[in-house]
Amino acid sequence: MANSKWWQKAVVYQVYPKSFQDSDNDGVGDLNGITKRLDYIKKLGVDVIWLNPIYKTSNIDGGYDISDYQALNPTFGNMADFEELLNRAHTLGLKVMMDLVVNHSSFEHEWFKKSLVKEKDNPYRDYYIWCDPIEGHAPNNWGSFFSGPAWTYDQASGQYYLHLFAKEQPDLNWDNPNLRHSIFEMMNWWANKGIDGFRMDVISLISKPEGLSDAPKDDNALYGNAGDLVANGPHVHEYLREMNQQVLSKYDWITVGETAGVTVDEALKYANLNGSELNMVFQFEHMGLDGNRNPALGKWDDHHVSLPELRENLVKWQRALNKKAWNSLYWNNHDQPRVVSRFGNDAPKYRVLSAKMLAAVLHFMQGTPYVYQGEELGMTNAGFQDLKDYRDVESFNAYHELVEQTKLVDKEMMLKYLRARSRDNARTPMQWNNSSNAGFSEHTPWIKVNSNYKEINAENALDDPCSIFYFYQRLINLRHKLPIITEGEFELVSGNEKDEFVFAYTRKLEQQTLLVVANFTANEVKRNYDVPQTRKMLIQNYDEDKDNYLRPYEVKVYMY
Ligand code: ISL
Repeated sequence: MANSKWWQKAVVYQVYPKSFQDSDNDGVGDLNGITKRLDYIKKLGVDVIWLNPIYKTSNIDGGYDISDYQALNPTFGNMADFEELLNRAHTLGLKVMMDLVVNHSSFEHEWFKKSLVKEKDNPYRDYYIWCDPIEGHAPNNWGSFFSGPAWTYDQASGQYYLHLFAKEQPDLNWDNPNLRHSIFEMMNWWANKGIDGFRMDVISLISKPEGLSDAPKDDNALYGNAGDLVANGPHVHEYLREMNQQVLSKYDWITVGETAGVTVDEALKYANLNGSELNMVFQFEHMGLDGNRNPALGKWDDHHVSLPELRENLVKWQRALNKKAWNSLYWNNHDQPRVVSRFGNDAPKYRVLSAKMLAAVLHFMQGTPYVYQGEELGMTNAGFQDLKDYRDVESFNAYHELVEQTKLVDKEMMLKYLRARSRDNARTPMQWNNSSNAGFSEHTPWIKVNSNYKEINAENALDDPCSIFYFYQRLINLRHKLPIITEGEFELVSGNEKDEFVFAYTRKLEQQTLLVVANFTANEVKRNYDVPQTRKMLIQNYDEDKDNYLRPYEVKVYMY
């Protein structure tokens, strides 16, 4: 580890362009808006910006339905705007990671339009996954991740095409070498523009299982759940090694695979330190603990995860990848509810304390931390009361299926589930100040601003030395300064395994130890961790140290 790679010491800031900053007042964020706010991002101290998709899109799924990989969404700006953003970021010492969405394209992509023609010599037909009907039905029982079937029938050619997500997002056929070649060419084209890496959307799903057999189906569900069947398919590592040879190995990039369904054994392959595939993966296990209790409802739930469950999972990943592969660390992204509302406490009394506690717990673990826009302000879930406030295709489809079709959930309960789990919780506009629309836009935003923006906003945070923003800034500076945070061995404090209140772990490097003690509850508790008198307090979220007493959501980090 003495030779840590730059991306192992880095912190990434995720920008969801649609909701970050609107510069032309059409109610939608854009590239010039991001450029205008680069100084803010730089001030936080991060090293890399990850931009969610900014490409030309059919706009069904927040830009994850790309109709041209080498053109930009005109609502966000043009190529000159992008180049300006990239240059300005580089001048400030910030790298830019792009989103690569190649499990599927949009149905409006040229490749799919050409693919629709079923002729023997049409090279594009095989860019997608077409199958004959079986006894007049879809080729198998798979459901889409966004509700409904994963197959759509094409009248003209008499075949079905596969789409694991919306029907406007047909899956690409990675078994076709020409398709792989086209994708690698496109990636090299972006490399020539000077970008610094890719976050790869659902890259664990690109190799489909042979035979495409039926998936397990819950009695109450309309379709089979293909999640486990399609994740980590038979050729996924072969295709990523090929991508690595053709593209990634040529550049000093940061690469992270979004790997739905990844296990630790699979992660050891995707993110192996030998560099044959990707730098790191996003695993999802800790994001699934508070849902998925009822297979027919999937993620829709408002259950609260217990600390022992959460800790067990985080610790498992810290241990399993140690010295072999690399973790990414995240609480939030554009698909997840806000962490302070989910694992912390967003009541006014505890919001700041618990946001800082969660930040410290994450940032002292081993891996590359990701901060999602607004997390550094302690932004909370949206709190929408009405279905019409939502914008997300997954939320609408789930409502339609569970409330109207299967009637497994009543309307009020589903609205409660959406308030807890909808992806729109992460997508409300960035809260910059207390002016109208939170300083995001002078036009009505594409999605409602959270009503708490007058209190929770960047301007207030920057004026307050005790803000969550400055706490994140300090965590990031500490990571840059202290090799132990990147390299130190992770250990759970002995006896902490079953503690329902406190998470306590150490990091050790040579003679140095870091001890992180975090109270995950609003209770006051007493714990004795036998810390030497010579200790130094590295960071804490209360003014003074009360030794064995831990106050609500208290976190403290000692070094000795
Ligand atoms: O969001 C989820 C659960 O609510 C996940 O199942 C999510 O769909 C999955 O992690 C894949 O996400 C990625 O690909 C999707 C896109 O909608 C997401 O925004 C993206 O992060 C399809 O491209």
